[in-house]
Amino acid sequence: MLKVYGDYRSGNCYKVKLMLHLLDKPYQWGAVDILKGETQSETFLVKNPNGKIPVLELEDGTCLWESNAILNFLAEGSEFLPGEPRLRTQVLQWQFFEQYSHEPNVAVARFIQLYQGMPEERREEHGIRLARGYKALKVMEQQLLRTPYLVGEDYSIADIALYAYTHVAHEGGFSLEAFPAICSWLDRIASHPRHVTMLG
Ligand SMILES: N[C@@H](CCC(=O)N[C@@H](CS)C(=O)NCC(=O)O)C(=O)O
Repeated sequence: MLKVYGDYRSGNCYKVKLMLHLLDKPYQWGAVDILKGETQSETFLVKNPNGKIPVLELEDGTCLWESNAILNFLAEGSEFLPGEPRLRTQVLQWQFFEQYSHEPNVAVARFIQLYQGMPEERREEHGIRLARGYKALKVMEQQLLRTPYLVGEDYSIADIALYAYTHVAHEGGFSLEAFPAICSWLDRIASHPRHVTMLG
């Protein structure tokens, strides 16, 4: 059986969990506590030399890491990954955007506020992450005013990648009030019959 090493509160790990539920694939969950430094242990570094979760361990022992790479692996051949090259590239486009422009701001602002309780020495950085995060949210809003999902008409792994931290952006100090198209999209994603919540 597939095994996911992760932390339920991590958006990057939630991407993998949500994908597995949408595909109705059974899996085991191996809890890893990042605050206790468990990603840096010798045994964990064998699974991911970069010392980060999520990791997906396959039946033959192969370990895959990087959340969006794992999404691409799991979604292969399913309705969540288009085969047509232009659409497939647009999926990748949103996933690279997520890793470079969205996650480092929206997720890190959440880490500073929720996990670290906003320490004084990170307040200024938090403000910068908020400003950059709002810029990324505006990019998403523009697309979602035009199409129901990030890549056109269909729910894809581009949506899973960006849903993970957007739906908990308030935990990082963001308000989504000025983003009606994002709010409708969040509801659309959550209404899928096989949707699972982050802590559910
Ligand atoms: N780009 C990676 C980021 C993974 C990542 O930052 N994971 C965090 C948890 S959300 C982690 O493992 N942090 C522990 C550490 O860096 O030691 C991905 O998308 O999988």
